Amino acid sequence: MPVLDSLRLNQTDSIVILTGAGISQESGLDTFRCAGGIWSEVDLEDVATPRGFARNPDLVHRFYNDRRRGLLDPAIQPNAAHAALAALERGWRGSVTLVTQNIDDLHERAGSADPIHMHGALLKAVCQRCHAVTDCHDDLSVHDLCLSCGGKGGLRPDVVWFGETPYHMDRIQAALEDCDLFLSIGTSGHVYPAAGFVAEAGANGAVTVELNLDPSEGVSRFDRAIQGPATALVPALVA
Ligand code: BJW
Repeated sequence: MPVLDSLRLNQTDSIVILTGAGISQESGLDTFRCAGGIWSEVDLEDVATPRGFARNPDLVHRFYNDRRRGLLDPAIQPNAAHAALAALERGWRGSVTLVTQNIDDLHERAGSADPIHMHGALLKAVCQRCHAVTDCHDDLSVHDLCLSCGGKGGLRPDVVWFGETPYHMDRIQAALEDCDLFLSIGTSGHVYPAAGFVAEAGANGAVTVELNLDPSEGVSRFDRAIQGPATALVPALVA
């Protein structure tokens, strides 16, 4: 692994990888903040906040139903960057913790064993009353009720909206504390707490590297930053 070797890591070092929408862009999924991205089409206040869902659940269901159908389109497949991270995970002797902000399942489909979905998963629904989580490959509506609590609670997409607590934060914090290399791929660095991970990893002594099409909001916090498309940069990094 030549580029990784140039970072003077040991094969037993711990790696934390954070991915964002940019890693799935070349698979055909839209990013949020690039030109023509999702937030240029819809107001995030309407579709990605609990307030928006309370105001107009039909609109929010339509937004996620469209994205779920898009993700399940056979044309949408993991790309070389997802595959390279899965290969890294298989070949590295130390621990590799993959944290993704993405709600797609492309890391799993590429072979990553246990990606941590800090912002949830598009192919899952959660009951608003009993919080039971179920697989969800079909459209959701306000009429869908949770079977686990006898139809008393309504279902919503199992995703983390602004103002909600991201998932698995204890596990992520523990990995950041024990991290020798922090790698950030395809994320704009606009959204916290993910945007703060680089500072935490750096403060704990990790080497920090950003791979992104453009320099992110927080690029100055990284030791190294390389610009380009993920399908070129990530395979080259771990080859
Ligand atoms: C390529 C490429 C290619 C393109 N190759 N690269 C003031 C200060 C600090 C914080 C706050 C604040 N006010 C409010 C907050 C908190 C708030 C927040 O961060 N707000 C900011 C906007 C200021 N955060 C929250 O509310 C979070 N919760 C929270 O903080 O709880 C408190 C808490 C913290 C810690 C412990 C306990 C409690 C929740 C955030 C939820 C975000 N949800 C969304 C929607 C999820 C569901 C869905 O997908 O619909 O998550 S918003 C959206 O943004 C989505 C993404 O995961 C997230 C990040 O986006 P990402 O992945 O970075 O995408 P883009 O589009 O922004 O960037 C893509 C990048 O890729 C670009 O840079 C391109 O250049 C690059 N790229 N093509 C390589 N081919």
